[in-house]
Amino acid sequence: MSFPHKRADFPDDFIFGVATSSYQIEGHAKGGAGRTHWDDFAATPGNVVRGETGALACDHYTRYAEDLDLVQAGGFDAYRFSISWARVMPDGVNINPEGVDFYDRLTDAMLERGIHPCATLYHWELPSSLADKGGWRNRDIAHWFADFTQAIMSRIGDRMSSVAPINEPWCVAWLSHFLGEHAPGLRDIRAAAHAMHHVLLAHGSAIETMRALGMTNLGGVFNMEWADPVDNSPQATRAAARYDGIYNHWFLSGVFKGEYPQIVLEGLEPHLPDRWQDDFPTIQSPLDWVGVNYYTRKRIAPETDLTRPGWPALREVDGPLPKTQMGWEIYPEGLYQLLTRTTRDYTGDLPLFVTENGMACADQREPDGVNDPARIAYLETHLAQVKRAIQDGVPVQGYMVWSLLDNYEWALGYEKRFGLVHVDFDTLERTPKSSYHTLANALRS
Ligand code: IFM
Repeated sequence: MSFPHKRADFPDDFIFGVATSSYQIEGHAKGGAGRTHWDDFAATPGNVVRGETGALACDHYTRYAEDLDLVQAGGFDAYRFSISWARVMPDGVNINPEGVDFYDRLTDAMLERGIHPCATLYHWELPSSLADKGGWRNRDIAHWFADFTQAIMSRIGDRMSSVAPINEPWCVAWLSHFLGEHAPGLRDIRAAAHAMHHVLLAHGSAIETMRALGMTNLGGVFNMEWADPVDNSPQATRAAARYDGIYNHWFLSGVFKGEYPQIVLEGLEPHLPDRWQDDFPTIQSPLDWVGVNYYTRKRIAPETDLTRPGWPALREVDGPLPKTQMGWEIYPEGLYQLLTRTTRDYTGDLPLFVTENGMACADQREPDGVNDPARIAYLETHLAQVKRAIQDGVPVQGYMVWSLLDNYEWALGYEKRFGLVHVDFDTLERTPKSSYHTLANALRS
C-alpha cells in the first residue's frame, strides 16, 4: 500500500514516536508493584469486559528490551511511556527500589538505542491506598503526587527528553467520576467537580516539583475531541458548547488563562472545593509544550429524555462517518481544527505535539503477517492534517502513534487492538503489522 508521507516532508527537528502506558503493557503483577484502583475497579463485576486486568498485559516488564528494539528498528525518534505510581510507591508512601530500578533500566535502554525518553507520570493507576483516602476527590492528592514526582524524577529526571505529569485529565476526572466508565467508577457530580479541579492542581504541583529539580521541557497532555451540534438549533449548539467546554476548554483555560469557562461553571461551580480560585498560580505553572491526544469527534444533541434531567443535559448521537473498532467516527479534520484552535486561543508560540493518535482494528495474524490497511489509511489522513496545520503556521513539532503494542484497553479489556505491533496474548509473541512497516519505510525515506 503506497503511503504519501515521508520524514522529509516535515520540519527537520520534527519528532516521530510511539506511545504506551505502564498498566496497559507492563504486567502489573511483577516487580513488587502495589494494588491500584484499576485492580479494584476490574474486580467489580460488570466494570471491565471479562473482568480482565493488567496483571500480565504484554509482559513489557520482562520484554522491554525486545519492545525497544522494535521502536528503534521502526525508525522512531521517541518513546512516550508512563510510570506506574504503584510500582514506584506500592502503598502510595514508601518507595519500592525494584520499581525505581525498572524505570532506571528502561531509561538507559532507550538511550542506548538512541531513543528519546518521553515520560508521563500518571496514566491512570492510582495506588489503592490513596484511592481509599478519596483519591482525586481529596485535595491532598496534589501533595501525594508531588512526592511521587520527586521520588521518581530525582532518580531518572536527568535523562528525560520531556515529561508531562498527567495523561488526559478529562479521563482522570470526568470519565471516571461523572460518567463512571473508568476507575473509580463514580457517577457523582460533586466527586467529578473536585476531581476536575484537583487533577489540574496536581498537574501544577508536579511541574513545580520538577522545576525545583532543575528539569526542563515539561508539558501537559490533554485529550481533545471535536464537538459538532447534531443540527443548527440553538439547543443543540448550546449542548455541543457544553460538551466542548467540559472536554476541551476546562483544562486549557485553567492552565493557560487561570480561569474556568463560564459555560461549565454554570453546572460545576456549586460542587467545586472551597477557595478553588486560589489555586491558579500553581495550576498555571508555565509549560514548555502541550500534547494533544486526538482520536475522534462527537455529535451532540440536547438531552430530551425527561427521565434524565439535570446538567449538562446533553447526549452523544451516532454519526454517519466510517468508524474504528471502538465505534469512534474517523474525522481527521478534527485534528486540524483542534491544533489550530489550541494555538490561536491558548498556547500561541508554544510547541504542540500530537502525543497520541491511532485506531483500534480487529487485526488478525495470517500466515503472511498482520495486514491493517484501515490503520494505514487512518495514519495517512491524520498526518495530512498535521502537515496542513504546520503549513498554516501551527508550531506542531512531533507526532506519536498510539500505540506501539496491542494492549489492555481499560474497561474494554484486550479485544480492541491499537498496536502497530500485534501481540498474541497467549504466547506474548510480537508481530509487526503492515502499518509498522509502512511507517518504518516512511521514516527511513
Ligand atoms: O488506550 C487509551 C490510552 O490509555 C489513553 N488514550 C486513549 C487510548 C485509546 O482509548
